[in-house]
Formats: sequence, structure tokens, C-alpha cells
Amino acid sequence: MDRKERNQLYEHAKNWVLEAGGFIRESLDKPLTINTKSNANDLVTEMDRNIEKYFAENIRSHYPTHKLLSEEGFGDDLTTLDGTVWIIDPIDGTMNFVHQKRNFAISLAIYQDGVGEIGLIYNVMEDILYHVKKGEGAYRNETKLATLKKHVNLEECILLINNIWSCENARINHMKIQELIKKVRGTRSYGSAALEFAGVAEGILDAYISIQLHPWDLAAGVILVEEVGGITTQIDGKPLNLLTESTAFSGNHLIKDQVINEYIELK
Ligand code: 2AM
Ligand code: CA
Repeated sequence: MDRKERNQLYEHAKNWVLEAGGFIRESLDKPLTINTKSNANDLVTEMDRNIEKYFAENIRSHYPTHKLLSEEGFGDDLTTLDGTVWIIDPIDGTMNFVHQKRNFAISLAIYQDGVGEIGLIYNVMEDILYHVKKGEGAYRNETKLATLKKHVNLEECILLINNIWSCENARINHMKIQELIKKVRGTRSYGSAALEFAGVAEGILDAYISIQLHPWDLAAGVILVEEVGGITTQIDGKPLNLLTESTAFSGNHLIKDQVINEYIELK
């Protein structure tokens, strides 16, 4: 994708993200219909659907050849990432949205033939936009993000981890995860994967692990973290596949090797 095309796409995407954020803020006090999806704690509201519909309609009218991969059903059924693909989570951190009315984000990424070109993560209530154009720097609002520190000992790390992974788990050796939790300086869990990736890219959090993310939870975050010299893989070090649900590690290369080699045992 050339620079001119990327800039034009970026301007549209940014304007739609900011406008969608405005709709959410304006509607925050109105009553919400809340439903559940894969389990009783996996929430969705009509706001998730309305915001995704807004993006789908805009993308289809301005860019009819582009594809959309998204959470709430307005996207395309994709079997490849060929062409220009928008990957969108209209509200990442829906549980936070419902219970806290803050700490949620809009996550939007644009990939060209599988390569991440544009990433936007908008913390709606704090009005903080993380944004990246591949090769042109990653930003938190107008502030350029620094390259990640290369050497951080695990003992000095803040690790993002959902506590549930450290309990009995069919997919991972949870005793090793408990060892990792004891090893690091501290753990955090924000409840919005996109904001967790943004924290890693900002360098205020050192590593993120999850055993269940969808493409729209991580697509923008991956581009942001990569732009500051970090890496995102599956939790066993294999490359991500953005067409399927996946495990994820994100952070600097050194922490990745330590975490994956010493603490991750998939069953
Ligand atoms: P969501 O809010 O868009 O559903 C919660 O720790 C993070 O994991 C959120 O980013 C959430 O995205 C994501 N997530 C992925 N799969 C999930 C699931 N089955 N249930 C709840 N959260 C899920
Ligand atoms: Ca969501």
C-alpha cells in the first residue's frame, strides 16, 4: 500500500472511530439491552452491534472492494486476508462498558494482503487515541511512543494476565502460570485486550498473555506493538493467524523467550 493511499484510509478510519466514540459517550446514560454470547460472562449490547453496523456501512459505501472481519455479524466470512481487510471490534471490553462505563475501546485495524498497515485503539471515555501507520511511528494522541526497552528482567516486569488462566485449565499447565505470576513484579488485568496491547506499546506494561483472543481483539494492538519494536505471537511462539481465535503473547523479544521457554506448557 503506498503512502498516499494509507494516509487517505487512515483519515477516514480515524474520523469514523472518533465519531463512533462520540455516539457511545452520548448514549451512555440510556438503558441498554444486554445479552450473552459464548458463556454467561461473555456480554454483548445493542451498542456493540450499532457501532459495528456504522463502520460496516461506511466501509461498504466508501470502499466496496474492501473486506470486513468483525465481532458482531456485520462483517464478511473470510477464508483469506488477501486484499484490503478491516478488522474491527466496536467495543473491546464489553464487560467494562456494561459494569463500569469506562475502560473499553474501539479497536480498528487495516491489513493489506495480511500485512498490518493501520491500527487505531480508542479509549473512548478518556479520549485517548493510540494510532499507528506502519513504518511511520506509533502514537498516544500526539505523543510519539518510544521503542520498547530491550532488557527487562522478569522480576521487574508488570505482566498482563487474566487471573482465570491461572486456575485449573484444560489448555495450559496452570501451575507453571502460577510460578510466572510469582516471578514477575506484579500482574494487571484491564479487561480490554486492545487497551492491554496499547499499554504494552506505551511501555507502561511489559508483557501480555492470553489463551483466548479473537482476531478483532488483537489486530490493531499487534501493529502498534510491532511499530515500537515488540512482537506478538501465539503463546507457544508460533506466528499468529488473524483468521482464527488464538492464544497470544505480546511484549519484547527477550521477555517472550523467557516466558515461552520457561513458563508456557500447553496441554
Ligand atoms: P470483548 O470485550 O470484545 O468480548 C477480556 O479479558 C478481553 O478478552 C476482552 O478484550 C474481551 O473482548 C476478550 N475476549 C475474547 N474472548 C472472550 C470471551 N469468550 N469472553 C469474554 N471475553 C473475551
Ligand atoms: Ca467486542
